[in-house]
Amino acid sequence: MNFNQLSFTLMLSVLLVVSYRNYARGYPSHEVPRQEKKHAPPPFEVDSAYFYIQKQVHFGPRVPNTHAHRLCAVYLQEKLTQLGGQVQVQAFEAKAFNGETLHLKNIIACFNPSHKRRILLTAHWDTRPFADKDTSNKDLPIDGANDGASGVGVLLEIARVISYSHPPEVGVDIIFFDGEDYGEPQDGSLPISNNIFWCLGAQYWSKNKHEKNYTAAYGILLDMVGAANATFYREQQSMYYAPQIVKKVWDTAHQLGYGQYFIYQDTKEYILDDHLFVNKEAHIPMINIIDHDPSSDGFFPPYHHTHEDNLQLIDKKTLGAVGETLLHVIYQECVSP
Ligand code: 1BN
Ligand code: ZN
Repeated sequence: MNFNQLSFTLMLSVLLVVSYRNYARGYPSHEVPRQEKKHAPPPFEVDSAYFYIQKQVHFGPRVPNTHAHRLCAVYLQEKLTQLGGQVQVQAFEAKAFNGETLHLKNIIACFNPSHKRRILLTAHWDTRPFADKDTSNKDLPIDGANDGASGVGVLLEIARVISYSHPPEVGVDIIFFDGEDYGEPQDGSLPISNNIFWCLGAQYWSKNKHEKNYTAAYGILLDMVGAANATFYREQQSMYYAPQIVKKVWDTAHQLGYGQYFIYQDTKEYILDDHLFVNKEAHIPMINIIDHDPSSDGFFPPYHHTHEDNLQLIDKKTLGAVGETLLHVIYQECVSP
């Protein structure tokens, strides 16, 4: 055997041993650990993000107090643990607009716990209990492939990447908030209430953080980040509380060629969403990346809170634009040059 043959045989054996080890550890093919060069952001795999969205949708609507909601909570907790996060589940109860007691869970995962400088990434994992903006089957819950599952899918893929590639030089915390979408129907069937029945998980966490003095340099909320041809405008409250983070994210997206999704224009209104409570109550500057239709009189594109919010709405190109942008933002955070 000459030198070339010997090195080829050696390389093949190493490859076989590594592949067998991953196979034996039970990693699905898209969750295989990878070695990457330090500092370069590792790739965001859109197929993997899509898989995580599909998985959530297949549980059925993740409406609080339902079986699908309970099963999905277990899946998210186990997945984040398997992806290397230090996971805590914050279980709590909250009163809904209709007087029902909701059993809710915020699911929290910490990556790179030794880093002092931290970034907080969030999405909501519950789905709307009714399709109040649809013209038919208004009383049935929506799939929430975009409004719910898309943000969680992108963040699970980010968790996979930072765990299985080289870690970023910053700590990353992921929170999947519950009870975001259990607000009163918006079809005028109930009087407007003074209580805020939306964003129940974010409201609870902002008053009861998982660590007493927890804080982060900044936060990014993902809500409805998977629809084909989504457009993310600079949301008003994000511009008020964290304009420098909006700039950082939008500039990064434009440098990567995602200017068609990240629009350099401010929304005319603010949107009530989880980031509001994190900004006001938890005092962490947080922005919201959320699909906005400026031609709509209700902020959102027509699929919002209808049965059109299903897997057919999801476009891997949009997931890639958001996921790759976020990974670049995270990996740009260097302590050493
Ligand atoms: C965003 C997506 N939201 C719910 N699903 C927040 C919201 C709150 C939207 C109140 C409209 C009204
Ligand atoms: Zn919603």
